[in-house]
Amino acid sequence: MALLFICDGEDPDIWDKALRSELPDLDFRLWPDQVGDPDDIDIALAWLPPRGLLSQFPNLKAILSLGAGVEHILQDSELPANVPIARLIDPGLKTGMVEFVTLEVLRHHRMDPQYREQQTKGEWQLLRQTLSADRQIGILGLGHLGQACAEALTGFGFPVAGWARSEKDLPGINCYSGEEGFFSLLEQSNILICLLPLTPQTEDILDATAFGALPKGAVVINAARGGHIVDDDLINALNSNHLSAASLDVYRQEPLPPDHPFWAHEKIVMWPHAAAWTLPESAIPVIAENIRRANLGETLHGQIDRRRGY
Ligand code: NDP
Ligand code: OXD
Repeated sequence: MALLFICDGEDPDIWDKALRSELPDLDFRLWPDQVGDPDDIDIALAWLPPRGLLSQFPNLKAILSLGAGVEHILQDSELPANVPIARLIDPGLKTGMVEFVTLEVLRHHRMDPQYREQQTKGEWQLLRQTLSADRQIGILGLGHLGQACAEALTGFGFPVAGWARSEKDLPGINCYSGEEGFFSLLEQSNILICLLPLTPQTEDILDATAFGALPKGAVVINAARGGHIVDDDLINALNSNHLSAASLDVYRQEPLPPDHPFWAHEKIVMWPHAAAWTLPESAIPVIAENIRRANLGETLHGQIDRRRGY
């Protein structure tokens, strides 16, 4: 079995060693230097593969995303038609995302930005605290990560509602679906968290209309993809004081260009796409299992539906 590792910015030796500890016979090849004969490649393990690359391997059995998102693969118009694609469902990613979302929710719930500003001015002033029971959280996307975050936040006493494509019945979570459900969720969300996949249906979903539907003073946390947010609409909603703050981990262009207005905006907390990292120690067992499944022609763990886009 030959696996082509396509990822800038990760140390390939760590992945090679970790994968071979699970699959000793694996032929690990690094793109672009060690591709060898394209006919040999069985598996592509990829993050942001260049367009057109994956169509060059006629015997490909599976395309495995190195992350939870797959839009970076599906955006390739030359993608080979019948090769199964899997997103990464990894316990480490889940823990990372729950930590990130909890951190940002508590930051805004406990008015950390306001207290930090006071600190810079040497001001000592108590701000009235709101009970978690009085702070409604809305989560767009109730998948692997959205559900885990919803559960964690209910543990702090926040009322949590969520929105998904399909109808759901989850204990302790108010579940919505459909366009009407989208606006019902927005209208009640003091803190809105986006954990949707980026698809043609969800691109630009957080626009002026969506921000306008949120209660005045709401906070937006985007840990999904930059393409979910219409940047100018977010800035306008913050500048008009309709929204009080935003925490952003993801952007339309990454790294975000230095002249982008988000950088200097006093109401935006920025992260460099760091909410949840794919760490080999937790991801390798899942990836190794998918390599075994691909070899046997079995359905992959986290196999996506190309028509749905996730
Ligand atoms: P899942 O596929 O498990 O869940 C996606 C959820 O979104 C599902 O509940 C799905 O509904 C819902 N959804 C999809 N399309 C629509 C739609 N058109 N309308 C309403 N709901 C919709 O994904 P994960 O939870 O694993 O990951 C979510 C995203 O988080 C990833 O795609 C990625 O972009 C992002 N991410 C970001 C990271 C970071 O570091 N910033 C790290 C990891 C992930 P249904 O349940 O009905 O199918
Ligand atoms: C992912 C990500 O999709 O890191 O896993 O954004």
